[in-house]
Amino acid sequence: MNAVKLITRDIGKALTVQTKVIDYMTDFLLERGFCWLLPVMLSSITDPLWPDPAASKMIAPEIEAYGAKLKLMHSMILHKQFAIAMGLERIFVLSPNIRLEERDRDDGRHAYEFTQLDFEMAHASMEDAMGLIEELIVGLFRELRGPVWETFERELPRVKRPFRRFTLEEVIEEFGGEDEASRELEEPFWITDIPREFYDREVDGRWRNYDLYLPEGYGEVSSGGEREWEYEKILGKLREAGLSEEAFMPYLEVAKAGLLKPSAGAGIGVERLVRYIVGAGHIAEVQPFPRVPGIPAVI
Ligand code: ASN
Repeated sequence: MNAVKLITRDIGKALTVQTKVIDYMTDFLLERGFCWLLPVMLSSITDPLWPDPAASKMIAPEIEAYGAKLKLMHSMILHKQFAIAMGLERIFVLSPNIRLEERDRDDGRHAYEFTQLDFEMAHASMEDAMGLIEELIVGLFRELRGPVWETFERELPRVKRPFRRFTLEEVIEEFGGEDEASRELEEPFWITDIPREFYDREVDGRWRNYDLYLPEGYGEVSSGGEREWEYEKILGKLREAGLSEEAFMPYLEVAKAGLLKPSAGAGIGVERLVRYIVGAGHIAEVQPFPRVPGIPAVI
């Protein structure tokens, strides 16, 4: 699509919904005492996104600055832990993430630049974080049901808490996989206990993490977990994943100084959520400046 076609597309209605979604979500968190941080886009460290069954192996792009190399953010997970270590109790940030996915990840859901509403709560459990997200989704759908029907003739489900929960193992056994479950189920549901990055907490071989999936095949919209905070455990998991300790030095220093705290949080993909709400076939339809894996941005 060329620049003129992009500019003359009819994207206004989707962006009006996006405005409502962001307004609702930020108000929801502010009312619950969250502190709104501004995003970090460059850092010496970022989320490795590895190992993760839901991600392809990616290297964060770097830029040269002041004689050092700084990475573009995959996600602000490590910075969320730092903010909690600074003594903040509940934080959120609308975080722009760059993830240079391969062309074959163009499944309508992946974009190589997107924004997640990323939150973290000190001393919280997975129940706390899942409960918060459920409350947010129930309220948001209730609020948007009318306007979405009027504009898009699309009916959002009347969702009730608690959402159904499956472990990853159960989902594979019962449906064959996450995407199959997303196509079969008619309401948002949770997948828990997902073996992945070192920062998600693992207790007795079970992972205390959780992803929220949307129905109708829209797939994963939120990903989160309780966090590791103990240095030895973090170091062990990092080594096991084959990640370089060097690449996480400042994080390991903070962990070694005993400054990390137990916390839990998650990120909610803003464009993915909007895509589902308006019923768009492809995430590019809700991005004014589409970032489709494998296709360099036109503007
Ligand atoms: N935001 C996610 C979390 O809080 C991490 C991610 O985006 N990879 O766990």
